[in-house]
Amino acid sequence: MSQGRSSQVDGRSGRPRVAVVYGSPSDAQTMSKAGATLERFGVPYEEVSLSAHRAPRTLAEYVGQLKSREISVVIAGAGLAAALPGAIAALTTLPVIGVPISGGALDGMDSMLAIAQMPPGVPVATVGLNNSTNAAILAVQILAVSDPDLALKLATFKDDFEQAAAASLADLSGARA
Ligand code: RP5
Repeated sequence: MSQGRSSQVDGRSGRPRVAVVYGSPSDAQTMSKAGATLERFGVPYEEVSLSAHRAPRTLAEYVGQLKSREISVVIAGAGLAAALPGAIAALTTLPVIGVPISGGALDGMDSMLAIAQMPPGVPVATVGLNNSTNAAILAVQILAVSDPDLALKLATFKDDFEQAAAASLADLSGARA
């Protein structure tokens, strides 16, 4: 299953707007936070395990039909010599968000550089190591540019940070009084 498109394609609550792709089933746990975050915002997505190195032709075929299926953003996670996000970015004009995944002899330094150091003209928006949560939030932010309901959910989400910080500061001053 690690060598081809996964049979697990989850269009959750409607037509998927985001594709969450990762290089191996061994990446699934790290990438699951992307799905959980998209679900939190009510964004339908599909999830596919597909390796750029092991199944390049299948990857090209999969990426080639994303636009006609009205997918708007791709989140791509990979470890080691992480070609997947860059290979997808080379095959589409959709925005691609890359998630470097730790593991192997260099424990993620390799995948961080492979994903971030794209040549001019083929950008991949790279998030922190294993941070598929941020990849999903960035995907939601991209979708929210033309989706007022999502923009409102994002504003509330960010506001919650501010309120939690204010509440914890208030608790602290209460404890000091
Ligand atoms: C990468 O190699 C994958 O993204 C994964 O992080 C890593 C190891 O893959 P497996 O050997 O576990 O399939 O291509």
